[in-house]
Amino acid sequence: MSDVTLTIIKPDAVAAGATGTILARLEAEGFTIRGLKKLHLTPAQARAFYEVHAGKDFFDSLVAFMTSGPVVVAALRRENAVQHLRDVMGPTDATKAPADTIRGQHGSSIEKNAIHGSDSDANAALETAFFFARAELVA
Ligand code: 3AN
Repeated sequence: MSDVTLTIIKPDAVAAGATGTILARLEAEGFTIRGLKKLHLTPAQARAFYEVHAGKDFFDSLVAFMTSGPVVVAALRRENAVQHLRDVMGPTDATKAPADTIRGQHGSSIEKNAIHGSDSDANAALETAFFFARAELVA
């Protein structure tokens, strides 16, 4: 099991001024930050990142949302990183997320759900490489 994962603080949470609160929660959960950057995704970048969802009915809306404002991307390290991040995020649909999860606290719908987390070790590696060069990552 790998100990790294990739998170994106999505445009809704960044616009709400929740970046610091969410990063503080992740650090309190034991994650260390290997790399961190703020960027405004282009439509081509968002389509490429969510390629697995291409063709689904929500794809165009998802790309529009993810390019609607800046995001903050962080490469994270922790034991059992992928599963722990997903537990802390809560379910995809923020309206069903427990109040003590990041989506429960900062998300508002299945689309505007505040945060992304890799869903497997393989995708964590791919997603980290999507955003960070090796020289931009600490350990
Ligand atoms: P998660 O982010 O929980 O891993 P995925 O990978 O299934 O969820 O979906 C990627 C993103 O696509 C979600 N974070 C959400 O923003 C959006 N999404 C997923 N399912 C739907 C849906 N049924 N309607 C609208 N947006 C969706």
